[in-house]
Amino acid sequence: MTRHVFQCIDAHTCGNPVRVVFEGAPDLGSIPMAEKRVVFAREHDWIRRALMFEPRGHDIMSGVVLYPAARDDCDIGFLFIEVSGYLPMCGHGTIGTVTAMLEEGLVRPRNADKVAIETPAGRIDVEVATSGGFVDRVRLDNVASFLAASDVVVDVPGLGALTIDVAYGGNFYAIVEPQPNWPGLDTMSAAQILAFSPLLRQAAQERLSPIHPDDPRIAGVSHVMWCDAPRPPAANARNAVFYGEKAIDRSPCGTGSSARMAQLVAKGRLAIGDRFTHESIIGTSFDCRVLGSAQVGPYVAIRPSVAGWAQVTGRNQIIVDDRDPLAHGFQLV
Ligand code: PYC
Repeated sequence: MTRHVFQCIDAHTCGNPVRVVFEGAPDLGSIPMAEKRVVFAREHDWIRRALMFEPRGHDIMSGVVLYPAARDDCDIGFLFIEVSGYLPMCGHGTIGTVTAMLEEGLVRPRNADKVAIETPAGRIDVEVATSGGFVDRVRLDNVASFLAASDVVVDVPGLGALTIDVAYGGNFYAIVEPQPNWPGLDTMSAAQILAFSPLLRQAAQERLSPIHPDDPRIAGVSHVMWCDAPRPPAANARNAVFYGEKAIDRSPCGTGSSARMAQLVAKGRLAIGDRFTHESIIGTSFDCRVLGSAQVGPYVAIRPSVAGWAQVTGRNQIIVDDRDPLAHGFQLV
């Protein structure tokens, strides 16, 4: 009989879950986080399934496995795991994990209010605002983000022809704005988002198959962002982001917000230095900024920054027992 025990902190970032795994994951040596992502997926995927899928997780579960950084200039390494696999980067996951690891004393960064994180997509610099031993807010400077394709027409069964853009913000997003065949978020239920998004994602992927110029391991349209005008006048935009098979981000989505800002800057609708308040499907918001410009291969890119809050919800000792017929989890798709 074998029992695997994982020590976790559970949290949520503006409504979206994050499970921080700080004990129990295999030692992967001192290879870079981008390589750990490949090795973990190849040799230890049962851990992701056990911790993310039912009965220990659910359809929108996501998490981070903490690893020592392989880079000298980083305090800690993050391996993003979720129902759909291994993201190169995750914004809500970063905000939740930084909050959990600082409040629970899991990591002591070199500078009290700054953390440098090695992620599979690159180095992420984080600044933290605290009060009374709690983290109030986390701001992350995300990876360079760019518009990869614009005004592409795809046919989505049930909706018809839709004009979309594809942008990178740590993951590749198909971005849809209101148009004749899709009047906007208020006309679509969550069930309809779950039904149409995989069809749109497949159509976008078949047409474009984007690949990151600096790392071919980062490839493919994985997320769909449905955009609309915000509800509160103080916000700039609203979104619903679909990922995995049945997940809609409850947070405004950090990599999605970065991709959206890259799209808007490339189209002349946002400028370097601008602020961008992004509202989620449940009304929570991220305070985003366009910090500067960058170049990624042939793409003119931006340096985005995203800030938000998270709340620790529990300390979770998770047991995966080999006698359990559902030890490695299951998903209803
Ligand atoms: O915040 O980057 C994000 C994210 C990706 C998927 C869900 N959330």
